[in-house]
Amino acid sequence: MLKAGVKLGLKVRANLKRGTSMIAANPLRLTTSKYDRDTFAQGEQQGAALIIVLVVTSLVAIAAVTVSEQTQLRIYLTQNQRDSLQAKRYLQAAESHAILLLQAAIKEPTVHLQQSWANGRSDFEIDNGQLSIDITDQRSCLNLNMMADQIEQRAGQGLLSKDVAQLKYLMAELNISAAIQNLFIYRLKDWVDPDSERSDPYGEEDAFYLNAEPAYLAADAALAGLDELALLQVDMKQLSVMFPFVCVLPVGSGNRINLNTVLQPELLVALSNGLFDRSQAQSIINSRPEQGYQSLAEFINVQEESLRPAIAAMPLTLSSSFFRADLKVSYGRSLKQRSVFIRFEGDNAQVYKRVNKDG
Ligand SMILES: [Ca+2]
Repeated sequence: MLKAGVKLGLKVRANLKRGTSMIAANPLRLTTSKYDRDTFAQGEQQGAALIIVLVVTSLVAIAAVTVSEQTQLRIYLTQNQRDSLQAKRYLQAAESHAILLLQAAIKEPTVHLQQSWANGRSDFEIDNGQLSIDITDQRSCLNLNMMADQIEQRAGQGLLSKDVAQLKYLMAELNISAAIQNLFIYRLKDWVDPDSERSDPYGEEDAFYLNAEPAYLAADAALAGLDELALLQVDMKQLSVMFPFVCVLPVGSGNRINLNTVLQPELLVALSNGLFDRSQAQSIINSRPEQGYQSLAEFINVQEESLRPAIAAMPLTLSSSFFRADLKVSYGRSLKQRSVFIRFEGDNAQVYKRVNKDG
């Protein structure tokens, strides 16, 4: 019995020892399972940390790019403002230069195309850009505000004057149809006259313009500029042919044309009420003395004797007190264009209108 018990005890011990030995013989299995769990947990933590780091890095990168873009935008804005301001200063300088050129010219007895203002477009190199000045005599075009002048002088007599007949001649010379001629002349008359009564079936007043979208009223005052003509609702395609030949001068400026600066024969045809045809008018311009005529008598005396009275009646002049300077400045990224309208009273220059073309 004792022997059996000892034997059993030995067997249990042996089994225990074998179990221990098995565990001892395969320690890796136990160790590997624990390592896996630890590694997995550790890996999870490291992955989460990596994602957080990536997210934070991305956010910082986005923030940095945004700040950089805003900074760059501010730099561009500042540079644009600086360029714009500098271009404006150059425009002012160009205006002063134009006035100086003109002041020198009007001290002479006549205004002609050999004077320094009349060199056509003058370009000047400036730091970081370019400046150009182009001056024209506003007495070398037909003044459309003569309509307002005539209405004032004729105090509503209603008849179209000789000057308006010259406007008709000009339009006919430019192949503008008779219907458009009448439409334009009478609508212009009603546009600038002070009353609200249609002066002719071709004319229109407030009642017509109130039907427009948006509605507006007739100005009942002299024109402020050629752009205003679009409001008359006359075929602008046909009218625009006339634009290089006409201008808008302040009220009371009359309708004389400077024989020494006029370049378009059509204007001389119109001014002569058809006395000259276009080739004769061109011949007059071509045969002009280099520094222009010094007196109108000098011009009239070289014409056919029979024509002299009619030529003497033409509204011609050899001087001018109205000029237009077209200025253009490019500086850095800024481009500015301005038309400056200058009037002289004696030697005193007065800018009576500035029109910016860059908004
Ligand atoms: Ca009116």
